[in-house]
Amino acid sequence: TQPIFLKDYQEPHHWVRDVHLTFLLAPTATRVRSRITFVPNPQNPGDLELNGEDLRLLSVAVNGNDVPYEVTDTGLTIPAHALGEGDITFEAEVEIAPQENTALEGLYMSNGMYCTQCEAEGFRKITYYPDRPDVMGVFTVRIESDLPVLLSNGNPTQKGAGWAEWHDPWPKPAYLFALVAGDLVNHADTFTTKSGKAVDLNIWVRPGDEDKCAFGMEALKKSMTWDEDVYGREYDLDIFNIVAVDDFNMGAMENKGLNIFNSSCVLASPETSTDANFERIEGIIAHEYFHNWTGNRITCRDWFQLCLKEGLTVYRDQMFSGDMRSHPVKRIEEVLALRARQFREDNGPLAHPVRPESFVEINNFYTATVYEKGAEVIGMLRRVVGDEAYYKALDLYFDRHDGEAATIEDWLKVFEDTTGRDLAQFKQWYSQSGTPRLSVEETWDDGALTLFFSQETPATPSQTEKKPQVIPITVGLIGPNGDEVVPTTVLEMTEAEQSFTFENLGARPVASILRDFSAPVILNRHIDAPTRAFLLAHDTDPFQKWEMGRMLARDTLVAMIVDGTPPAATYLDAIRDVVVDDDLDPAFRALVLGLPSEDDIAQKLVDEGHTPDPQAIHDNRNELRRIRTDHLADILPALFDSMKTGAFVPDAEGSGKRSLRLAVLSMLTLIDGGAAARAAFAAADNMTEQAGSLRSLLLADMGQDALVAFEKQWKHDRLVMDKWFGMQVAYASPEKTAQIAQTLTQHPDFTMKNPNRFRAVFGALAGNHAGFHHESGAGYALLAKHLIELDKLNPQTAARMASAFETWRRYDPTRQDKMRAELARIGATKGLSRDMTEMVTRMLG
Ligand code: HT7
Ligand code: ZN
Repeated sequence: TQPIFLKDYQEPHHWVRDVHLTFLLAPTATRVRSRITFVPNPQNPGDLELNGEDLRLLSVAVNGNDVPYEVTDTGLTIPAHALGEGDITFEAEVEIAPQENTALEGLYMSNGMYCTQCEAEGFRKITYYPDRPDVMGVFTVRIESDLPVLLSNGNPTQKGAGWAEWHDPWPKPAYLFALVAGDLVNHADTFTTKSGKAVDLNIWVRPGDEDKCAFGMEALKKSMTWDEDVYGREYDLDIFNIVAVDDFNMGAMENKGLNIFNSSCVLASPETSTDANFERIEGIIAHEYFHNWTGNRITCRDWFQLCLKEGLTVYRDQMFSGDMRSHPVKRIEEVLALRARQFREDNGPLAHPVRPESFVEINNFYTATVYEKGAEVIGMLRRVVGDEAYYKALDLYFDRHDGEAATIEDWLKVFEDTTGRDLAQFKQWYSQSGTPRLSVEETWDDGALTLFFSQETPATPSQTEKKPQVIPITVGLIGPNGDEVVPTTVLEMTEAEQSFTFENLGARPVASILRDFSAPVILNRHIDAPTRAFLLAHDTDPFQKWEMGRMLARDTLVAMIVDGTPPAATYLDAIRDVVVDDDLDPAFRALVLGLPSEDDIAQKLVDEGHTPDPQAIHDNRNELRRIRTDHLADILPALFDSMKTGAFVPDAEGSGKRSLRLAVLSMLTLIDGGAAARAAFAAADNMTEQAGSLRSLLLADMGQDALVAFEKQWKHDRLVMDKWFGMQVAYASPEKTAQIAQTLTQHPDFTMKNPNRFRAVFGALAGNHAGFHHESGAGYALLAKHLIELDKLNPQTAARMASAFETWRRYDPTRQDKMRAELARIGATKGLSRDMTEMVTRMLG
């Protein structure tokens, strides 16, 4: 398996005009007949090259005739000389076995339902086709099956007993193809677009799940309205279908007119879903819907351009969620996720640019860097050009590239043409991996405050030389009395070292730097704890206000771990001031109460030249939780009661109150022997309170009875049971974590074939820092053993989860040896997938 390189891109020898597919569905012998019109590409003449994998070829014809062809494990080639002149009508019939498809790529079955997943390269497991995103065709699909609901892309055209036909008028790449057939029921609605076109909306689910669709439907309608209002983009078919499926490798998929969702990302009810679930569902529905323009109408020329659609669509869904909920709270959550996943990735052996330059298996590049850093890059671009130019450039992008397969060069060019700016240096954000370290020093001289910035990006795999990036740094100044004296200003840094001066200031202000987290960098700034506490109290920028609390907590923890320094009153009092401040949004107060994760602390210790000891991190973090609880003990019971909400409404206000209430509950549990948590668990009428109180009990190792009750109540509900499986591993004490995970694999409801269930147990194991890194090595061994097994069934999910090992170089030699040995054991497995081989090779490299 050789890597492929961005620099080697070539246009195909043939374009596609139209595609006619007929599916005769059967679990182990589905027939797929195709009739495809190919148009020779005069720019690059050659053989007709089609991808195809795991297909049983039954017949091939060109223009109605037999032709010579060559079939390999990966495709079918018809030599140029056998193609004749002009357009080509290619016909083939293949047989596939959806029932045996456990990889969940191509056409597969889930609970008796047929379903497809074609991104990135799944279509080649359905039939022979040029399975590359720059080849776009108009699809007509006929499905034959006794199942009652038969769906594909585009608009329905005709149907009869046992068959249905669909036609999608919009040319699309094969990765956006979809087919669903099953015994499904729909939650239906309609939407009228701003130009007055009526669109039928459906969410299709298994019978019994109908009552969990209303929230998703509202989210869809809000998304449609928002994209019209904010980006001027209207929906373009008569119908928009969403289908929920239980077995799915990721969250959801934006197939044209037929989005397919992991059921966990669309089904919701107050009794079974937490506030976090509701928020995620709203965001994912929006994300997939927004792809209709950013991804489908304008797609990617090749998979190296993945961030073109994913970074932009994440950026758009983040804007949407901020508008629907609270911008400050969403921004803090985004930064938490970025640091937890993307900074971690950028700091280790899997670091890669937002636009990678090579890959072996594209499935391994659906990463936090492509998605989340890709979105941050767009946010920076917008800050650099300004809001007005941003929307103008987007209009130009849609006008210029609608119906095309585009590149990052095309994307940046619309900004250059709109603004007249040269974005050559900015473009490095797409090619340079690693997280820049931005350092700042300041001087005060006769009414002038000068900020001296320097930037440096550490070397990353295969990129040792780094150049200075364009960094938009947002700064505001707060006067000594707490008033803002200079509002937010964007400083544009382009050099390795650069200074900026604010003049005519009365008294020396305190600078608030990197407001709203204006660039994905690590800011090194030495300010003392009282100054941080001052900003926590007075900064007008909610992100920086929160950030100061977080820095205080992080520094407190590092000092506790490194030299046993107890927490200072500055920190404890500052937190108390925020928690009791009823003028602040409860969601924000809950976020300020959150402590840095154990993984974050481990990375911070590494950055400061220490070797992290996971057990010590765990113990000190718990100790700080206890000390903070003592410091706040007198206010906790009343605060807990005051945050009680009435009837459950999954909006920002209700969810904010519940998050503060549950953060308080986990502290109360440390001092009341679990009484409040047990009572909350027993009284809970919504999953947020039920799961939140169970979490408090589990963290205090008092959750056994509640776990039994929870299982009894919910054993019929697969999505709730995923929580049950996950929570007991996620919140287990370090010495018990691996054992609990191991025991759960013996539970009758555990299955390796359902990615949600596998992730519930093993994602939780990898996410329990002290448990996974327990000195016994049991966590490493257990995960490796199950990844080897899963790789045989589902390489994509197995390879993604292998990134649990990406931080192995952080730890002491004993742990390093154990992790490296497990990686080597995985790597040495016979028949290992290309996905997993690439991941292991990169991690060990
Ligand atoms: N564009 C999709 C990415 C994707 C995917 C989704 C489901 C299963 C397998 C997949 N491979 C790639 C989802 C998105 O970003 O919207
Ligand atoms: Zn996406």
